[in-house]
Amino acid sequence: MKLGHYLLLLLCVDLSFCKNLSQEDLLDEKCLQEKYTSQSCDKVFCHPWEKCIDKSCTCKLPYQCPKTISLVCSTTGRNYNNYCQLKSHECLYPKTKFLTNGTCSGQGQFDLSLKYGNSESEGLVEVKLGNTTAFICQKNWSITEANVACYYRGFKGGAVNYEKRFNFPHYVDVKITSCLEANCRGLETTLAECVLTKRKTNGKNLAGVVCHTEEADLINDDSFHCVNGKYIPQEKTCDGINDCGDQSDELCCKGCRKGGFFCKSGVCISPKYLCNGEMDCIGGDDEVNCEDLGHSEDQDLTASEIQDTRNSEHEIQEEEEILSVNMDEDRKLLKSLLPQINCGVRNNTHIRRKRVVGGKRANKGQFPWQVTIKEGERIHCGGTYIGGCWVLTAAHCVRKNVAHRYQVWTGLLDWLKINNETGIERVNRVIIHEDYNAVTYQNDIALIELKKHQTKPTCELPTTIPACVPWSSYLFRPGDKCFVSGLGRDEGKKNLYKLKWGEIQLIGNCSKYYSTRFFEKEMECAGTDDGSIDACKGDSGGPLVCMDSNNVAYVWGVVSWGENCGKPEYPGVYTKVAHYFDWISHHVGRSLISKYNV
Ligand code: 4AZ
Repeated sequence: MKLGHYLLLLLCVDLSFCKNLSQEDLLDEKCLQEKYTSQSCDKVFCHPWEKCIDKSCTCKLPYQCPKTISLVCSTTGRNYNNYCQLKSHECLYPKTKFLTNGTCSGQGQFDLSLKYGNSESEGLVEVKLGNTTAFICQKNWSITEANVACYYRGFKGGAVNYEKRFNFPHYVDVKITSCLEANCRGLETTLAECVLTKRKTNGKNLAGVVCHTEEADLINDDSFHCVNGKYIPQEKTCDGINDCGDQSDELCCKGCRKGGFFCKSGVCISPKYLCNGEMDCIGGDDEVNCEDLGHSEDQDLTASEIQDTRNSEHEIQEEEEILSVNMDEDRKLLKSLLPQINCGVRNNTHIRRKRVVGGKRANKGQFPWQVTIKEGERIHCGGTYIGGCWVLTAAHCVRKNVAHRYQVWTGLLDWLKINNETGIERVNRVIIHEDYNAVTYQNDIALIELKKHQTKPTCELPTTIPACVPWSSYLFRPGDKCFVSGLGRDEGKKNLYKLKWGEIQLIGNCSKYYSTRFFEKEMECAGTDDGSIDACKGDSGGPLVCMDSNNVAYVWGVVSWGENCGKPEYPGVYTKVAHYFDWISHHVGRSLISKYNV
């Protein structure tokens, strides 16, 4: 029975063959309880005019935007230096909306009304754009564009129906010859931000919409309840289309229906966003293996065929007139201008995918974030350099009042062969998690602040590269391959004091091994099926790193505890670092460890 379900899900992801899956199969109930929306930075990236604070995308202040100058004009008649600054202003004061690119000229205006419906919440979509008043064409009109129209009219749940037809009443005698085709990304708050293209029409194929109101909700036993209160048919969840309007129907998926692309983080996105140069999945899985997809559509055509298609494109363009600008391109450009910290990328070494207890000797530069903590003459524990003057380790490795007794050694591969790449740092301060429990090993996490060098204001550590700190517990999941490293003990107590590493898997459902001693939100288990590779005494405090789709290393775990070493029935237990992102950033500063969403 269980296996059958599992197979169906696999089919679902791989062959997009899941029409007959019910809610239990596709949706993750536990995840749904968290009420994630498009504002949840655990699941999605924030806009460039937002930053991630306490797991939620929050408005930036305009001065926190990039400083580029590319003037835009708002509906309040004010000019802004760039689109980000306007959008951050809108985020704080929603009455301000985008109007046009360039300076405000006085005659520019935008409005959107719903015409000829039975209530204020439905009708044909008419827009006023500068001196033009026109209906929106049915061509390309989808839930994405319909949601934007409804947001503009103040319906927070977006649209419930974008296919309903509305007719002109008999007393209206107008001959419609053109309409505006709208193309939106779905993140806009006004159709003025979408690409609007003037098209010829006979007046029959015009877009209509029914916006979300409580009365318009079609509820039945099987409806999916969106976080914003809207109900949608179950079949519209996990299909890569934002039917809820707040994306809550796409964020807690175990697989995707036909047409959706499955991000490992449990999010379904539209395949339109694959290989478009922008990361949509938080782990970047939509932007890998792109060689044979997207971008290169021209490749199969001969040169003359390309010329032909270009000519015909040109001909069509003469018939149509693009009346707006592509603000989605501006948004992408702004995103690329945001600061990104340098972490988790090694200098041209690679890990040989072969096979602590078990494991291999590490080469120079292979684990450049690995540090060794010494107390007196003893190698005491491992640690992970995370940038600035900061090292992450286990609480059970350090004591608060003896900072002066510790040394942090960097670049150490062999305790018996110290070379000139080995750095020795002194410790300024030790911060132990305030809820660390030495009996249960809950919150077994601590930070070590290194002493700055006398002459320099920073802690420059030669040959040491920080590992990234994971901001979301959805970046990796059971089954993912990760690496543990340390100078600890192995089974025969050979190779003591040499840096070794091993590839291990994240293990789900670890309560089955440790029952009540395992706390799922705060701890992570990892190991191999046969237990042959494991952390052991002396490795404590050291890193378990996992690589995202772009091969960027995240410190996913801190070696914490385990029953024995190298026994398959007792996997190693790690402090789950993602759970402590806010705690870490509170102490070291958000900008030091926020890879994105700053
Ligand atoms: C230790 O004693 C220890 N096999 C660390 C990790 C594990 C067991 C013991 C996991 O520091």
